[in-house]
Amino acid sequence: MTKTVFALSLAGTTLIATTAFAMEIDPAVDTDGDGLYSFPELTEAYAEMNEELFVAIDANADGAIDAEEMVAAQDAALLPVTDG
Ligand SMILES: [Ca+2]
Ligand SMILES: [Ca+2]
Repeated sequence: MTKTVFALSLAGTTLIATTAFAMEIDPAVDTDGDGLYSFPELTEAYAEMNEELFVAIDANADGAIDAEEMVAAQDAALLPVTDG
């Protein structure tokens, strides 16, 4: 029990620490370099990406994910935080 609580709190700390540096669009994911993540780019980068998840992340519903939406998605644990 104690071990589980420790692991969870450790994961939470890592998430907060990493998102502070996750404001930039990752060129490894943004393969067409337009400064936004499209659905195909995200399906390449995240195995768990699907249409429903994409819509949930695309807060302004413009069909692309910007850096701000990406950070919000990671903060909401919709997506794992990658260390770019
Ligand atoms: Ca792009
Ligand atoms: Ca958007």
